[in-house]
Amino acid sequence: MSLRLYYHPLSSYCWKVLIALYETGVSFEGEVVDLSDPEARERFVRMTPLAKFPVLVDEEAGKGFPESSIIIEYLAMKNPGSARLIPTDRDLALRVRLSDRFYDLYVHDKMQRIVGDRLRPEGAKDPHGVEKLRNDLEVALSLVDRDMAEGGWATGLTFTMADCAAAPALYYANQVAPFGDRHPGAARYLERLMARPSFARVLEEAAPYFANFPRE
Ligand SMILES: N[C@@H](CCC(=O)N[C@@H](CS)C(=O)NCC(=O)O)C(=O)O
Repeated sequence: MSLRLYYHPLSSYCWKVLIALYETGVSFEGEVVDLSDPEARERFVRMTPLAKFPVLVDEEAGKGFPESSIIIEYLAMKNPGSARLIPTDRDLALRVRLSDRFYDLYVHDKMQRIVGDRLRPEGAKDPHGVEKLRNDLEVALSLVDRDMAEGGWATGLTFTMADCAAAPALYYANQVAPFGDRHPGAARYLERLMARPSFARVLEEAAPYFANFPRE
């Protein structure tokens, strides 16, 4: 399988897929897309009109996919023998997909929109919207705290797609508003994620770009 991943090392949804790729050990070629470069953006838009990364292209199969969860589903489908990011048991798989949706929609998305507001020019910011996002994020983090208090991974003892989703969402949420004092169980889960070799590698590769993250 010849896989090419279009990504950016600072992009949180790309992290989710990179973690999955490092977990499965599947070899792939990474192609960094710099959306601030007009030519690179135009090339990317031609390939994927919504211009969102990650995008995974399986050149041998002549197939390409956007959407981090779909990419991970594809990796799991093509490599059933490697890390079981989607369990074969259908009930367990449903729990993993539910948890993946929770982290994307209620943690990742809120965090991403708070960061997005920081990039808006003065006069175009939305303090009221950001306050609502921060409150929603707090509720989601209290659920993570409750569910992760006993340790383990997002849906039990096995590292799955849900943990791939949780890692970037919680990492950046903690950058936006450190939550260790309010949600210690969630913070300990984030520590476990950061110690996982796949995510540690992603963080190491992103480190040279961290100065570009909007801090406020
Ligand atoms: N639902 C998508 C979200 C992808 C997404 O929001 N990607 C961001 C980077 S983390 C992006 O491409 N941003 C560039 C832009 O919106 O211009 C997924 O799961 O892959």
